[in-house]
Amino acid sequence: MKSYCFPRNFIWGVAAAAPQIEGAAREDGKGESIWDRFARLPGKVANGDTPDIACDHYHRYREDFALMRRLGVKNYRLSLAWPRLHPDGGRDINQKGIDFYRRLFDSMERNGITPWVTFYHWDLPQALEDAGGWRVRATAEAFARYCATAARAFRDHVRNWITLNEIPTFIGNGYRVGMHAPGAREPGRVLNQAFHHTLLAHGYAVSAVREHGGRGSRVGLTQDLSVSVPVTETPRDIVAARAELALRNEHLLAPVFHGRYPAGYLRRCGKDRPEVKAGDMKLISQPTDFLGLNIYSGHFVRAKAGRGREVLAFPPRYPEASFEWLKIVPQSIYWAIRHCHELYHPRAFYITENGASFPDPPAADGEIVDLHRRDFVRNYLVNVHRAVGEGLPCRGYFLWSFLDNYEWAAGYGERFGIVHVDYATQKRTPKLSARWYAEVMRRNQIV
Ligand code: PNW
Repeated sequence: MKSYCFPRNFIWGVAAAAPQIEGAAREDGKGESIWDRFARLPGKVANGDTPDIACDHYHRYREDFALMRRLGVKNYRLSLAWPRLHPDGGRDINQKGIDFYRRLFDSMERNGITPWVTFYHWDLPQALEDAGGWRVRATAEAFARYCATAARAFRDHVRNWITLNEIPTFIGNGYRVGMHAPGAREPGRVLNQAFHHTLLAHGYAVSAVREHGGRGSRVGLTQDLSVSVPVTETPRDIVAARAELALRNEHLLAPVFHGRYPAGYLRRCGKDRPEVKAGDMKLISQPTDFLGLNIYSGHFVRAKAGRGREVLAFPPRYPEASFEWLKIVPQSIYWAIRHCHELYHPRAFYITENGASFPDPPAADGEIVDLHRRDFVRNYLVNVHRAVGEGLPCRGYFLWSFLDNYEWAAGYGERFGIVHVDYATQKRTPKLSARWYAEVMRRNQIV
């Protein structure tokens, strides 16, 4: 029997995001984004790196898609730059932005690559931030107009839509701790309201796809869950881990899947609870076609003797990738799917991101032997295979990322790509992990 085979229609892909690869930050009428601004504040981004040029994908997409084709990539998750289509976030549409993405989709089509498109991967138009950003409801309404523009403009090119990427990450990092754009530190009340506006934005995006998208369009949210893994796979630890995951993520998932904020969340908010208008929850909880999960890590949970549970701290020297938060927990990808399936029953799951950054210096002959990345991805994939094998509705996997790229506050120093980018020359070199992943995709099997 052949081991580790996937179902015939399993989706294999790679992922990226506009502000991390496109560059051309001021070209062809693109407006300023909060990352264009934030990267210029002293001390905010490692090395003072900006997204100005990044991988210059804006000018090199043909070459990049040709390389994808050579590696056998059939699905590519990308994001649209909102400020390319609506430069100041208002009603004005930048036709050159639309033309660019049409050329890009045409090129993908010629290379046999299916697009999976995220509306929002963190590059808010700066003009909207100046008017209050996600703190104000008007931003969700501007987002509704942008999504309608995009769904209409690309209805003949795009069937698979993702509304927003990782709401808790960009709200937490951008508005709570100030580590990401726009670099704010807001009190709880403002944060909860901003969070509510992003959920509204999700709802508006779903409506835009349903109303303006082409035939057979599908849409879902992509989330980075905080993933609780049972230390021992006994019923007690499994129940404890699921309860922990439920508690950590309910404020996000209950509105989307059940149409309400959980009572416990509202209680914890106290007087800082968000203002919810009539109809909001109906908009937010419209049926979606899938839930996207970005899975990098997790934490271990066990049931306590008697009752209750505990989350275990990681001991010193527990394996991690280049980021301290990137503890290597391959089972997290299985448990995210399983707990989430049991709690919310989304119609389908896609792993919309998984991957790791490691220092991978070229060897003398120029080859990049990134065995740690290959091993990281392989161990996580074994756990995707387990989920699929148990009948959980996980339909696809996107590796983060295709190219080394602009890793937000860490700048260009952190490399997540399976393809190395030499930023001085923009030369692309597939790493060993790319050759290996190409074989996985080709055989539809972990090799
Ligand atoms: C994701 N965490 O963000 C983003 O969607 C990508 O744009 C990014 O490049 C990638 O992960 C790698 O960082 C995350 O702290 C950032 O757990 C932080 C966390 C998770 C995801």
